[in-house]
Amino acid sequence: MTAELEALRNQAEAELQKAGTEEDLQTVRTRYLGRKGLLTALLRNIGNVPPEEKPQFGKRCNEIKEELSARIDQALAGLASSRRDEVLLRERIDVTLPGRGTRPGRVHPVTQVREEICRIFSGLGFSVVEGPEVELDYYNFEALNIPKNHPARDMQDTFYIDENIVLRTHTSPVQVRIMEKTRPPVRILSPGRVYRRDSDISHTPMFHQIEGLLVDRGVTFGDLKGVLTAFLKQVFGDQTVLRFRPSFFPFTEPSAEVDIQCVICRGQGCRVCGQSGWLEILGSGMVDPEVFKNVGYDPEEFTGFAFGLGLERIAMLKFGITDIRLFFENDLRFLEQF
Ligand code: 2U9
Repeated sequence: MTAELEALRNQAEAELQKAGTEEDLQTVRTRYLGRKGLLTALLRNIGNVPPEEKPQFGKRCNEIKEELSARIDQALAGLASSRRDEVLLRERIDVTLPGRGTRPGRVHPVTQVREEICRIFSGLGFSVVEGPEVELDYYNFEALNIPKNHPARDMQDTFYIDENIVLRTHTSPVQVRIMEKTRPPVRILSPGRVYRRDSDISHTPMFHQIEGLLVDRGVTFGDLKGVLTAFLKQVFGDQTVLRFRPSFFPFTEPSAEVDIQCVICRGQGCRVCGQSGWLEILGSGMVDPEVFKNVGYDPEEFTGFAFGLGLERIAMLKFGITDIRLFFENDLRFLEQF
C-alpha cells in the first residue's frame, strides 16, 4: 500500500510537470484530490493496511495531499502572473510620447453670419422661430399670395414632393404658421434652409435664408427703412451707404430691394458689383393685405413689414468669397480660414 501511495505521488508529480494550462492543473486536482480522486480512494482503503503501518500511512497520505495541493496552487498563481506580464507588455504605453492634441473646430461662415443677424434682431425685440423644411404648398405659396399659375411656382424652381407638398423655397411659411396661431404684435425672425432647383457659381439647390416680419397697429414704410438701416449699419459698419430701390414680390406691396454701396470699390464700379457700384443685399416690403386676410388679420387694423435675405450671399460679400459652392464642400483648407 505504501509503495502504491508513493507511485501515485510520482505519477501526480509527472502530470503536474506536463500541465501547461489552468485547465490541465484543475484536471490534475480533480483526478487526485477530488472526492472521487485517486488519493482520496487510497485513503478510504486504509482498512486494508496492517494496523502497525496505519498511522504512518495516514500521515504520509495527508502530506502528499497537502504537497500536491500547494504545488497546484503555486502553478496556478504562476500562470496568472505570466498572463498579467504578457498583458502589461502588450498594452505598454509610452507616456513620454507627445500627445495627439485636438484641433479646435471653427464656426462655419454661414453660421457666423446667421448668429450675428439673429443677435442684432434679438436686440431689436425680434424672437427667432423655426418650422418645417418639407412644407405644404398652401403655406409655401397659396397663403403668400402666390397662386397656382404664378411664375415663381414654375417646376424649374421648386422641388415638388407631390402635388401638395414641396421643399420650402423660402422661410416665409414659418411666419404664416405663426400668424395663424398668434395675434399681433408680431416680431419674428426665421432663419433656415431653403431649396430651389438652381445650381451655378452663385446658386446652390439648398441655401440659407433669414426672413423677418413685424406686424402691429400703425407700422409704416418708415419703420421698415429705420429698422433695416439700423440692421445693415450694424453688419457692414456705421458709414455704410444704402439705397431703397422699388421692386416687386407677390407677398409685399409696396416692395423694395435694399442695396449697399459696393464694399469693394466704394461705388466706383468693379467686378464684384458688376460695375454698378451697388450690391443687392435684401428684399423687403409692406406685407400685402391679401396675406393678412389669409391668416385672419384685419388689414384695416394691422400693417407690417417683412424682409428676406440669403445668408450665403452676405457671407460671400463679408468674406470676399467668389464661389458659393465652397460653403458646402467642407474642405478644411477653406473652413479653417474663418
Ligand atoms: C410673410 C410675408 C412677407 C419676406 C420677403 C423678400 C422680400 C426677399 C429674397 C432675398 C434673397 C429671398 O434669399 S433670397 O433669394 N427675399 O426678397 N422676402 S419680402 O416677405 C414675407 C415673409 C413672410 C408672412
